[in-house]
Amino acid sequence: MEPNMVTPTSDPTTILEKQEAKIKPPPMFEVALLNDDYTPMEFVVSVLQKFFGMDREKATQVMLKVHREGRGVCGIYPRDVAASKVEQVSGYARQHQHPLQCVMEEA
Ligand code: TYC
Repeated sequence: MEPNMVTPTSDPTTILEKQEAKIKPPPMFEVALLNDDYTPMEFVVSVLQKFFGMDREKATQVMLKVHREGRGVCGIYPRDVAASKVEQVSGYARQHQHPLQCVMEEA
């Protein structure tokens, strides 16, 4: 049955419960930064503040995690928001001629 088909009943709470059980949440995507040898640490910190709303301390922690471990998660979003973050960050890095890579992956 279509997810929005209404079961014939006079009790609206019954209908809501049946829909809740069937509608699954949207797929979510991690947006991550990858390490490289050239992008300045300060630029990465500024990206995390500008595009992911982090304060300076959190941004520095995430930047250092990427620097040490090769990859770090910046946030988890629905597909369209994640894709927009990747495009914005990649464009900004390109504009500033840094090789910083930003990627998304289903969480
Ligand atoms: N490894 C870079 C350096 O030593 C810093 C860096 C951190 C680059 C995180 C990219 O996503 C990155 N300047």
